[in-house]
Amino acid sequence: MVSTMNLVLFSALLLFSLQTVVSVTPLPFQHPLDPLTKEEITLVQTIVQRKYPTFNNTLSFHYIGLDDPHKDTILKWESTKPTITTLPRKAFAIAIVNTQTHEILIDLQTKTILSDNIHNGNGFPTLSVDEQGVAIELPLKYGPFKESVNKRGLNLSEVVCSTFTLGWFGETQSSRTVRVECFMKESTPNIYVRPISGLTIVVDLDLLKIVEYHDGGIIPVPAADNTEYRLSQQKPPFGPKHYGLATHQPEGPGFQISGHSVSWANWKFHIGFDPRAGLVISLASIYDLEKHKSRRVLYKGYISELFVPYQDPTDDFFYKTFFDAGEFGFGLSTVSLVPNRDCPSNAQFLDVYVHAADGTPVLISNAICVFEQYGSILWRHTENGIPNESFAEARTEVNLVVRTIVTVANYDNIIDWEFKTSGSIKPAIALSGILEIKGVDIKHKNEIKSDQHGTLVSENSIGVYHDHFYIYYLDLDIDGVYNSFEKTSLKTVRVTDGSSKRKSYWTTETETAESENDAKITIGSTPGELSVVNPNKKTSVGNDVGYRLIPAIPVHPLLTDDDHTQIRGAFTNFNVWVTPYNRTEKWAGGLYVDHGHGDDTLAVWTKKNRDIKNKDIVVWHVVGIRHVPSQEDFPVMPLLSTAFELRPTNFFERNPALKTPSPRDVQWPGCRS
Ligand SMILES: *[C@@H]1O[C@H](CO)[C@@H](O)[C@H](O)[C@H]1NC(C)=O
Ligand SMILES: *[C@@H]1O[C@H](CO)[C@@H](O)[C@H](O)[C@H]1NC(C)=O
Ligand SMILES: *[C@@H]1O[C@H](CO)[C@@H](O)[C@H](O)[C@H]1NC(C)=O
Ligand SMILES: *[C@@H]1O[C@H](CO)[C@@H](O)[C@H](O)[C@H]1NC(C)=O
Ligand SMILES: [Cu+2]
Repeated sequence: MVSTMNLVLFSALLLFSLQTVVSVTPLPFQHPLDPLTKEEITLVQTIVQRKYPTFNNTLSFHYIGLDDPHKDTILKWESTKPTITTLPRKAFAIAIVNTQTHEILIDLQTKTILSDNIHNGNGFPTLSVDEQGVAIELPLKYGPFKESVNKRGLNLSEVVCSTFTLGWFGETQSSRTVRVECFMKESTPNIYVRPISGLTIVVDLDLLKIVEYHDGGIIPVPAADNTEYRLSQQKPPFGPKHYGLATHQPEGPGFQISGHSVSWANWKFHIGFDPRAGLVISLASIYDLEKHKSRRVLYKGYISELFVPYQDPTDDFFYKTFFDAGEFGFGLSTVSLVPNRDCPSNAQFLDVYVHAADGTPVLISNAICVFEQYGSILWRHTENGIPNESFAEARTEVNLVVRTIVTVANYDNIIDWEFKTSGSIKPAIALSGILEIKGVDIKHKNEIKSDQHGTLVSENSIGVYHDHFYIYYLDLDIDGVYNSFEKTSLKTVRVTDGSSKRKSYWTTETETAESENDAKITIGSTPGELSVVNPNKKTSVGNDVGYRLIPAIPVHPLLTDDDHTQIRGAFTNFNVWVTPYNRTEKWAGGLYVDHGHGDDTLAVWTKKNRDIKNKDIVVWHVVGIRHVPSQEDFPVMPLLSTAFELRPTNFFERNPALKTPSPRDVQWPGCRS
């Protein structure tokens, strides 16, 4: 028996070469939600450059993505399956042209610009990778910085720098500036744990020059000892030891990918990709064996923003209040997956294209992987109650996972969407990578005299306190577009009339949210269940068909409401929000987050308190990881994860996995069962 769970000892590492590294088959046709192709990105570049020739304009692209066809158009297309040529294909670009931010909508079929508006509000677009590349070189050629490096006795050739967005602290005007921090790469590639602390370097990204510089005094750079994490550079002893572990699929994978459409077991869905959101899951439907049809669950889901506020108010750290999707781009920061490490040997991979600042397409190979994995037990029962006829019925759970990894500087975010035959979708997040370290002149905890705003994880190294708040956009369409949000509270009832020997019990009370204010949920304040139901569809016994949100462990913000950082990150004020579907409300922290004022957030939109009952609704779920660093997070941290579940609740007439057989048993050489 193959089991990944009980660590059966295999005598050798068995890997089967079922993996297809690039498996995108030629498209029979383009799905209307397919990400922009290499050719389409080039076309956007050409069309925009035609209007703003680069010989007399400065032009940089900060977003080039698909402008989805309208939802009703997609739904109509899906139900009638006409040819793709009848559907519009548009791209949306955000470009800075001569310091003005333009929002440009392009028709890719007629090759024309449909609209070109200038953004006059607060905040700036996502930074380009290219301008950050220029910014990090600037200190190395800057006299005062070289002096600071010399003064510290450091070798300039061993210095590398990185860009950090500056946030907003109440100023009315700001320019497109970033802080640049520098690190020592001498004797270790683990640069983030070796900051040259005490320097303030501000770069203007439009001017591409240092506009502010300050040396606050020498703080020792933490030593390189014990910061190496590459196995090739480690010295014995090694361990704990692993034995072989394999997934064997002699008949090939149980899923099919056609273009970007996936079908597996009872699920089908589409995999999209956006330079800002990264992975996008759309049109997820589950086949109902009894109703003989596919039923929609999720129209679209993705991570809308990731807010990472650090909790150190001192000069070196106060500004570290990052919005990784809006400022750096989850798609732009997606990395190539390492076969057999990031994804198992039975995974298939998809490539994607993003764009460079000049609009040139940039390939990210193996950006997404799809694989089946052993989960746990799908369901089971041992029947001991029938005399002389006891038996056990147990089914193996196999799940399908779609995975990407977004590495924004020091942190790696492992993003999974797991699909289960029992009808659940389980999105999960795991963090790995390197802590953000503050250099200090402290070698032992007993030298700490004041709050250091973090944990001393190694000599001279404080791992600063922070949170990671992800917010998921979940446009659920439970068996149809019109849904309601229900809150079921669990209430204690006291027995006072002597009718029972019990003094108390609990029961449920369900309330349908009428408007947005009814659906701002702080999880944990009262016991309850949250679900999205289709009030227009009922099971045969009369329940509304629905899906429950089993939330992640709730994390509540601890900053004050008047803190500028919290105003920008106000989408964390509640764990769950529900809004009526609105095409333009995509980014929970606002469209322009860099230096943004928090005037275009989910918290602002919902002030209208719009109706959400029996409407096309979107659920927003905040998934947080609070991070008080520990020594084990150093020099590289093991995965820290959290997940939530969308689980059918009276959606099916009965257990939809009742007739799901277990996978075929496989005998392995060297494995005793
Ligand atoms: C750039 O040149 C084009 C064509 O010569 C002209 O129409 C346009 O006004 C110029 N733009 C600027 C900003 O100078
Ligand atoms: C500085 O670093 C460079 C590049 O690693 C090296 O070649 C050089 O010898 C170093 N200089 C000193 C003084 O250590
Ligand atoms: C169960 O099996 C035992 C032993 O074979 C037998 O004595 C007993 O009568 C059986 N009980 C029933 C309910 O069949
Ligand atoms: C959609 O959202 C935008 C931004 O919140 C808002 O300006 C617009 O009025 C909304 N449209 C509708 C139809 O509610
Ligand atoms: Cu962290």
